[in-house]
Amino acid sequence: AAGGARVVSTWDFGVAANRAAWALLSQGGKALDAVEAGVQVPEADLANHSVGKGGYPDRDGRVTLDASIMDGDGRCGAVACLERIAHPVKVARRVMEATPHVLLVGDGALQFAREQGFPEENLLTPEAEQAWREWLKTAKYKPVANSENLDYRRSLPGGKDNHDTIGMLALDAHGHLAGACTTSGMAWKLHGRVGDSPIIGAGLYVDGEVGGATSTGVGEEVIRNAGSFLVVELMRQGRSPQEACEEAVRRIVKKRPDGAKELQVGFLALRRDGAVGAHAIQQGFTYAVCDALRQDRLLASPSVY
Ligand code: SD4
Repeated sequence: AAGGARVVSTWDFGVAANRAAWALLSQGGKALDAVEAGVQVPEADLANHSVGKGGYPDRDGRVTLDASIMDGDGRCGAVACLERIAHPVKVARRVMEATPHVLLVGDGALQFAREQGFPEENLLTPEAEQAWREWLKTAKYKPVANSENLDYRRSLPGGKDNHDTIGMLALDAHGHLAGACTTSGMAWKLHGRVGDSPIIGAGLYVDGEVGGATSTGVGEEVIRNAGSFLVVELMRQGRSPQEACEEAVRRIVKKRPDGAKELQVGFLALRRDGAVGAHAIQQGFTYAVCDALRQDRLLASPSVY
């Protein structure tokens, strides 16, 4: 039933997330259902401080979540700066299917989630609250995202055990594509800050004619360059997923006077024929690939530095 199905996702936690997606894909399930199920694994993981419940809050101590979902037909939905709902990706899908809109934000997103019957809860865990109180002592904000590279990670604010956004792309046995992306964003951000993850074309883009792309890292840089849309368009013009991700990364590096030496951004792409590619600014970006042949592959992305 799995056919040529395949699912890919960002970072080490992508391995477990892919498994949840694979449970559906291997039974002939739809790519859209698979990505929605897959990214809920890190959303629910309290030890993970950058996705869903347990995520680090903004500077006011509020956990605000961003998520998006898209399929190969151009249908998409997203929520930004959503509080008190543990699975923002499910709300994003509901926006896509139950409203004429694409993106709901803040109080409006919460109101919609409530009306749709999503349970409300406090997303700030004692551990995340403690990290925030620790951060408040210096209250320095440096907008750098984390990476799996330990030395790099240790130099980041509150980032020593952090992981990044999950972006997931799936191709199902029927040849359909879908993607999802979900995050608590940058720790200690300004209240109201929205990253790339819920912005269609920035943190996520899928086109059934070509393929899909997703990103992780400093969202501002990805938004500025319409990153995931760029990756998909480059693939449309004939670049491989690998080459397309590299070009999108180099675009970011080139625009920064400092060469983006202190920033991490990583792109991951899945072409409609199943080919996969990734590229990042810094070393240490990992991604997980799962298909009928092997379920638990974790690969290291090439990088500029
Ligand atoms: C953002 N891309 O909100 C996300 C952050 C991330 O913490 O990848 N990790 O900018």
